[in-house]
Amino acid sequence: MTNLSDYLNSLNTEKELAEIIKLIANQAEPIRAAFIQNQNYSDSKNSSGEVQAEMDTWSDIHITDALAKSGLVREVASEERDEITVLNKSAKYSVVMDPLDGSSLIKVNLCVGTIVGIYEGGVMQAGKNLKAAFYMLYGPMTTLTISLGKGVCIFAHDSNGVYQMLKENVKMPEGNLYGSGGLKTEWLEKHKKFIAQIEGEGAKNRYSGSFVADFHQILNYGGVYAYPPSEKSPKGKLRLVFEVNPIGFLANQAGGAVSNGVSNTLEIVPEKVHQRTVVYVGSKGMIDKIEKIN
Ligand code: AHM
Ligand code: MG
Repeated sequence: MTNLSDYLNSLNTEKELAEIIKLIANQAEPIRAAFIQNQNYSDSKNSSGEVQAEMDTWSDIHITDALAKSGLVREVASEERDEITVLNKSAKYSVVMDPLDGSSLIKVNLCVGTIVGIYEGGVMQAGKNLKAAFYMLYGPMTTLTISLGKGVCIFAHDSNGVYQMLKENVKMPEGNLYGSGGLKTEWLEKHKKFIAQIEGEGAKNRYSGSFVADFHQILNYGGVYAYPPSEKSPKGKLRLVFEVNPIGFLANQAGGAVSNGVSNTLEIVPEKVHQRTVVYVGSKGMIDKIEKIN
């Protein structure tokens, strides 16, 4: 069986990059363990008498502390922090992350995950420059879906907490699932036309409210995840740097595509770290369809 270390070695991954990937991947266990300690019970303290934190803040602090201690990371940009955090100015790689995506689902025990991207240099770069992108999913299994620009692989934690390869060279099929965020009553004409078109062609709605989990389903079965614009939020809801770029990179590496409805979001150089973007990510055919609608 190939484990994550074997895989990184087989790609001749640079030592620092491999170390950062493994360091973050190994935080899945403490994060999973912390869910129960950080639920909002009526007394608002956990079983050890500690004040509870929201899990997204907890995960952010936990991962950032581990990266700071390692000395391997130049900058961290996290969905949970207003500013970019500089850790070690002379380090080669920087990390972008959504430490706990889908956080509204934590209280109802649905699938959530951690999204990560790694750049050489600073974090304010186009997604196409990512050296690695991956996410951990805290579902019935803990899985890690990763790309270092040479295809996509999925690993799962075994009973010893080692990531063993589940699937290699993952290819996103031309499937028929879709999930769309936003209020239907606020969808703009272009998005309405797209959804009507794909539903007319047999697309089936499946949406959980966790981008990372909804994307994982699309990666495996094919289709499209969308978070469209509205009059109130012309750029939708999701963040380019922490969410859309790492997931878009993985989609692209699996033969799918990512777009803001007009062009490839992996080409956009971010101007602000928390910049939002409309997103359509999924099977190539689906992305071609939305880009063709005026
Ligand atoms: P989060 O990073 O705070 O969890 O917010 C992003 C989440 C995505 O995971 C998900 O797809 C989307 O927000 C759901 O939004 P909505 O409830 O508007 O459908
Ligand atoms: Mg998120």
